[in-house]
Amino acid sequence: MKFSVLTLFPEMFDVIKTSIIGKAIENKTIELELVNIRDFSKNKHKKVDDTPYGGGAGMVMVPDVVYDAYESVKTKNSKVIYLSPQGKTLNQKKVEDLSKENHIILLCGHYEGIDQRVLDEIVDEEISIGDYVLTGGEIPAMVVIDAVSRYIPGVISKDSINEESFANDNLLEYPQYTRPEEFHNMKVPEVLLSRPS
Ligand code: 4H6
Repeated sequence: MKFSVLTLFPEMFDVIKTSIIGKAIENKTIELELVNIRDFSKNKHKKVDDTPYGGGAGMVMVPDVVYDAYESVKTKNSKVIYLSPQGKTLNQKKVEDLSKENHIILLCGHYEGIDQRVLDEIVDEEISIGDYVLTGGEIPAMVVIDAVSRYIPGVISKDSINEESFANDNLLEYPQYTRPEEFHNMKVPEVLLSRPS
């Protein structure tokens, strides 16, 4: 699985290069390509936004710069996902479906969003990670990368995929315990002590 991220803040993704996802990137189980949208600005000041037609607060990302960033990474089998508060809310079923893709392009918006015309042309799916507003699409993009990567063979053990997922019968996990048998006067439930750890 290859993820390409179109973002104004590629450094934010340093965070996801640590831990389990970082290991999966290092051993080439998954690939993470970071593209700085600003690199595609032809403006002498590297401007990527402009004021909205019709007025209103804030700025809108201009279409041509976003399109050129997209063109630099797209292949015949790329799926483009736009992370936005208006998108369809992500769930475990959607995550599992996305893990069957070959190349996912994650488009991260900033300011008040991106010019609708380039979205209409390149976006396959608009996804939200929940009903709240963030300053940018980067954290939602990282959520998608983390959740989808768990389904890629070799990222985590196969047992863990279904064990920790809500996909199966919508069952929540049981509470978990490890050593010691007693902590602050609280004991591990007796029924678990006879089982192998
Ligand atoms: C696209 C359009 C995703 C992206 C507008 C993104 C929450 C989620 C953004 C905006 C996001 C989510 C910019 C509108 C800041 C509000 C970035 N917020 N916004 N729930 N913000 O997945 O102002």
